[in-house]
Amino acid sequence: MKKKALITGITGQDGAYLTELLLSKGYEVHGIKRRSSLLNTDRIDHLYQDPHEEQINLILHYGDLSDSTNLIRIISAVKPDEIYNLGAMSHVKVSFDTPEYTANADGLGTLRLLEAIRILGLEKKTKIYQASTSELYGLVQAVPQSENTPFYPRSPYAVAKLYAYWITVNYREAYGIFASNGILFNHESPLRGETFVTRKITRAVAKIALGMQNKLYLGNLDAQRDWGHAKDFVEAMYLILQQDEPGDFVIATGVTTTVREFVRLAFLQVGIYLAFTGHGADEKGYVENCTNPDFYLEPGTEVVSVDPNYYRPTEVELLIGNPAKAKAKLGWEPKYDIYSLANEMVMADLELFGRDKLLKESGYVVNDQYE
Ligand code: NDP
Ligand code: GDR
Repeated sequence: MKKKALITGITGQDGAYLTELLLSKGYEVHGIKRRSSLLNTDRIDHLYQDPHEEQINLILHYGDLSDSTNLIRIISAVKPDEIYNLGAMSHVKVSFDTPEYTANADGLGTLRLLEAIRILGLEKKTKIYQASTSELYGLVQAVPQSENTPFYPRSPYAVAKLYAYWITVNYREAYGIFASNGILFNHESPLRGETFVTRKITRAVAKIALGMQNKLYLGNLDAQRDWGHAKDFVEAMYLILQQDEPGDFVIATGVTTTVREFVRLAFLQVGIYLAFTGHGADEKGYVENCTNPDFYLEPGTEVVSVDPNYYRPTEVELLIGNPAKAKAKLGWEPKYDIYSLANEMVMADLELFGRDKLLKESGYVVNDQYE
């Protein structure tokens, strides 16, 4: 019998990589997607199978984490061996604008899944993975952050995820459900949403190199993040649910980098050397040297500015994780480092916008505007 997994958030970055991983391991994968006015399955379209085929391993269900009846119905029909709860309003800055919705989807959504397991009597059958986050650590209490570091959330997103973390622990202790938290530090990829900082940077590097954009506007350049690759991190999710006992695990690379340094690294991938001057909102990044004739920019050209609109009301300044428990118990270690991650992301965006540029130059209209 094939193992069955149910993934909430299957259309997101991690959902796509996890689906690929589980299909490669022979799972029957069920995913919950939201109805949207335009198709939102771009990231998993390559895995889609015609429902008329005989052997279907990927099945999508319409649903939403804010709708208990829908979750109960899907879980009752699928009876999954494993649930991966990846669905969430996952943008920290946007959570300040939509705090109530974020609490509903990210906090209560987790409760709804746990209750569904209980109501359906699946406590001994269904294991559940909760997508917890390094944002729980928030205001720095100690570094590197481990499973024992106190939490101090700094956004409506993180506060909602704090509830989800503890309700997962509580249902494990109260009802014996195999419910585990992966406390994942930032992880990125060419599939990363366009408004998260790494992807915003790699897209801008590609467009600036191709002459399609002049400048990149960013917020806090001093923030430090422990960035890994989503492909590595979904393996940890899988391993967490293959353990004999449930538990909570920090998943991180153990290396931290400032936003400014990631910008510098991303521009380096196209042979553009940046230098920065000024402080705070007056800081600028300009071309110091350019060694690539294909993407030539005059030294002195200003390509990065700070726009305080991107600052957050309360910021998380420093994240650096200690993945020792994951290494010891799961045997997990990341394969990517910050250099291979930045390179893969910039190269993917160069290809993407290279195509757009070619189309544009051949007289076709493309969505992304020249700036
Ligand atoms: P994405 O933003 O790329 O994907 C989020 C997914 O959740 C999308 O499929 C989205 O659907 C879906 N979703 C949003 N709201 C709802 C809802 N109300 N009901 C059902 N589904 C919903 O996030 P990531 O893939 O990067 O992250 C996956 C999970 O891991 C999230 O919970 C995130 O908070 C958490 N996390 C992420 C980290 C990271 O660095 N990437 C680090 C730590 C935790 P749609 O496509 O329709 O928008
Ligand atoms: P984060 O990721 O908030 O850590 O949450 P994001 O990439 O949005 O920000 C990282 C840091 O960069 C600073 N920053 C900017 N951020 C954005 N988005 N846009 C900018 O222009 C910009 N300029 C500077 C931010 O202030 C911040 O310090 C991500 C999400 O995936 C969460 O769902 C997940 O839980 C955490 O990672 C771990």
